[in-house]
Amino acid sequence: METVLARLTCATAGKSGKRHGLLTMLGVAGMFAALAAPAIVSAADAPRRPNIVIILGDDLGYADMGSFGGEIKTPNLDSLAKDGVRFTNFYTHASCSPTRSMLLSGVDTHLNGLGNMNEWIAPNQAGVPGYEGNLNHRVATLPQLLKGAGYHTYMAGKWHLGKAPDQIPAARGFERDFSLLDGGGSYWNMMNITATVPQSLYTEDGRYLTKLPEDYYATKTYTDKLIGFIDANRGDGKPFFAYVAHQAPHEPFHLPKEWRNRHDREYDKGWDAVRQERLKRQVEMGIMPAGTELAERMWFVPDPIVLAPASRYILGKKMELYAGMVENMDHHVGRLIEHLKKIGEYENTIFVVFGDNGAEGSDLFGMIAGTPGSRDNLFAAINWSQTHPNAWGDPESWVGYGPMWAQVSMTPFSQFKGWLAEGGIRNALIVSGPNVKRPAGSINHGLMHVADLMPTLLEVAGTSYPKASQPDLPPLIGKSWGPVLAGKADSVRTEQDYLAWEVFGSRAVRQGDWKLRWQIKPYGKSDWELFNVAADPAERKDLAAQHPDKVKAMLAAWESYVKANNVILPSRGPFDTLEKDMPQRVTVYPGFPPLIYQRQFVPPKEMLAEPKP
Ligand SMILES: [Ca+2]
Repeated sequence: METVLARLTCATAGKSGKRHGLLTMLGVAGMFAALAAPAIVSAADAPRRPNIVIILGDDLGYADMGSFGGEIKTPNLDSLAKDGVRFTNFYTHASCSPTRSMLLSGVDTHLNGLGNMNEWIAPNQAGVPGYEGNLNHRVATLPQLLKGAGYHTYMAGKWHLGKAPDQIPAARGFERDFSLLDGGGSYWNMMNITATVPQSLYTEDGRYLTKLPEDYYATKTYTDKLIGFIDANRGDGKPFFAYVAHQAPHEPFHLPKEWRNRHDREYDKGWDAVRQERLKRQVEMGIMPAGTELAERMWFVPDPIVLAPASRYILGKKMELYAGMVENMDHHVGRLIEHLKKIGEYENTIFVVFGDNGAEGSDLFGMIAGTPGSRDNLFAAINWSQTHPNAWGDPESWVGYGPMWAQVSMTPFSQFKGWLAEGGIRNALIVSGPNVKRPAGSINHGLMHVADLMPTLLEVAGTSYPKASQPDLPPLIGKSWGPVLAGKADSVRTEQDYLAWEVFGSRAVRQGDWKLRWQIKPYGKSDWELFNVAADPAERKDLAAQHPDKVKAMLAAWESYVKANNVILPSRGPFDTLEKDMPQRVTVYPGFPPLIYQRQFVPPKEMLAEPKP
């Protein structure tokens, strides 16, 4: 049944869309159905274009879902992986709004308005087109184009692409929405983090909310709203596009009590042990090749074996809370899936699931609340005062899990959100639904990018990017996944095609198996480094000195990227003072200092004896 429907849908997607549009325009659909009902296939029975559901996890890590090696229980997300395909070489950007801007426009960040995050625009970028800090009006958006192609367009969740009336979801193509406009905040109420922005802004169907619904909890309410949108137009014959941009599992880890203690003491073993277990499962599943090494533990994170048990317990509780966040999100994804099954839409729905950037390893609260004595810091101290571990998850508590657990979430990669190491930009991707013709539950290693979604989904909807009729539109940087999803190709990219990124002054290029990367000291070398990420996904070995020709060739790709997209490196960045303020790297000698690493001496058994009388 699924296969037949899938084939029909694929073969007639373009045609049926046009036909349906024409019938609706002439107003004869009902008449046709009534007249033809007894013998001929009615308009209502004609193959429809698939619905599209994008499920975005905010700061969700590569290795968190069970289907990517996590011990976190995500049966519903895993069921999509089981029905569909997992992609292991999928890239987003290093932070929220840049990724979201490319997802919804298909255009590079430096042209679409997110050349830098709104929160960090540098003096030399201010006022330059492409660096507006919101999704600018030179781009056409995915929901606009899908709406034009006859889709209903719904959004629930975090927007983070502009707050002014002409920048909100309703102004950018969403027919229905329930949206958090800010980059983060409470899951329970409208509390935000700083004195400058004390309240989060929400919109519902294009109106700014004065208060939140009764019994509001972000993940639950977003799901309820979205199901409501789908039901309101159910049965009118139009497919829908639903963008579910969950706030979970972004900090602060706000979670209903019953979800908080589901991995009791499981994380006391420490971050290195959990990373090893996740990598082992990834290799067994075929997510990572045999022989993959873990990235080095961030040099300022301690080896958990040197910590006292109480410290490990309390740090483990943070990871337990995070795991609960992911499990709760999975539960609500399951509610959406069940609902679509109940109303008969599941089989005809494409699901796209991924995290928007690497897991959060920075001290976000500290970065935002700022210096003690400042107005923002005072605001944070007053309004985020629940610090007792038993209250973690409640309103007014702020818990993040730190670089040690962020690295666990990004197993086996190096670093985390905010950086262009693989731990900042590589994400787990699941695609399932009628257009996927690859074996159910299979894994693909082709090079993919978040900006590919625009051409892919326009193709699914039987439409295309209107560059010919609107020549001023900026070019799409992605490639349609059509051939890969259809099983006709293993990658949409050749060895010559490249991807490139810049944010906060960090730079990277990926081409074939290679990656060229520039990051400020001590996160990088303040110079270009070269990695073979196919053989060394954890970016442990800088090969720049051994392959100068490769560096040169990839630098040429970087230069052409800069030119094509007007990349302006920031004159000031959030990480400017890192070299001075971060703990410096030191050579790590295994087993040093000896006293900490020495274990109890156990004598040979045959030499044991009872005391003599
Ligand atoms: Ca994010």
